[in-house]
Amino acid sequence: MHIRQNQKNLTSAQKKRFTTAVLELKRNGTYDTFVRTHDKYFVPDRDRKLRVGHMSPSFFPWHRLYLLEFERKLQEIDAGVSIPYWDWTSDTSPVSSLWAEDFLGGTGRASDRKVMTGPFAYDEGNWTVTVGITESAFLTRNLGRPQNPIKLPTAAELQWAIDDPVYDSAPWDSTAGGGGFRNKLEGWAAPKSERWRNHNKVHQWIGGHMTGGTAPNDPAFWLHHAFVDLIWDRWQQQHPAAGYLPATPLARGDLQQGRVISLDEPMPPWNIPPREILGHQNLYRYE
Ligand code: CU1
Ligand code: CU1
Repeated sequence: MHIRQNQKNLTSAQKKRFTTAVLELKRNGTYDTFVRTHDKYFVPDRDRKLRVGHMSPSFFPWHRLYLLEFERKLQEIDAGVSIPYWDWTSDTSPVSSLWAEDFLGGTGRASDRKVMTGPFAYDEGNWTVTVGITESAFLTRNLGRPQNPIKLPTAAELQWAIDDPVYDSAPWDSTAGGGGFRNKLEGWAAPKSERWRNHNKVHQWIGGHMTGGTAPNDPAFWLHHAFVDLIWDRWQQQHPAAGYLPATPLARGDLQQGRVISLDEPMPPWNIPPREILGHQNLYRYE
C-alpha cells in the first residue's frame, strides 16, 4: 500500500526521487517498452479490432493496470516513489511548479517545440525519444498552444462527466454520445465547435509528443493519467449503485462484438478483467 500525492504538494526531495527513478527506467530500456505497449494498444474506432485502451469502456481499468505496472517498475528503483497526480482543473498555469526545472521542465521553444529545461530536455543527454519518432528524437511540448490557444478543462467540465450516472453506452466507442461517463471523461463526446474534452483536451493542451499513441514519451503522461484514475473513484463515489458496463459480453451480431471488453473479459496484455481492478484501495490510495 502506497500513497499517490498531488504533485503540487511534493517536496523538492520527492520530485528529485521521482525524476531520478524515471530517468533510470529510461536508461535501462524499461521506459521505452512502456511507450511501445501504449502505442500498440492505441487502436482507434475505425480499426475493426479489439480496442482495450482507448475509445472503449476499458479505458479506465486498462490505464489503471498500465500505471500500476509502471509504478512497480519505479518502485524497483526506489521503493519510496509513487506516481503523483496533476489536478489540471486547479493547476492550470504553463509556468507552475509542475513545469519547473526541478520537475518536468517547461514548454518547448517556439521554433521546433523542443523542451529546453528540466531533466527530460534532450540537451541534458538523458532523454532521447526512440519510439514512434514522427518528428524528432527530442521531447516536444507546446503548453497551452499559444498560437491557437486551448484551455485546460474546467472543474465544471469535469463535473459534467462525473454527473453522468451511466458508466458507458452503446456503441461503446468515441461516438457514444447518448450518455456515459467514460466517453465524456475520455473526451470524445464533444460538439464539433469544441473538439476536445477533459482527458483528450489535456493531451492537446500539452501538445508535442503528448498528442499521439506514443504520448508516454512525455513523463507528464503519468501525472495526467493518475488524475484520470482518481476521477474514476469520484464517479464511483457519486454513483455507488452504478457499475462498469457492458456487464456481459456483447451479443453476436452486435457490430462491437469482439471489439470491446465487458466486465469479466480479460484485458490484454495482462489477462485481467475489469472486475478485478474496479477498486485500488488495497494497492494504493490518493491523498
Ligand atoms: Cu492511453
Ligand atoms: Cu491519455
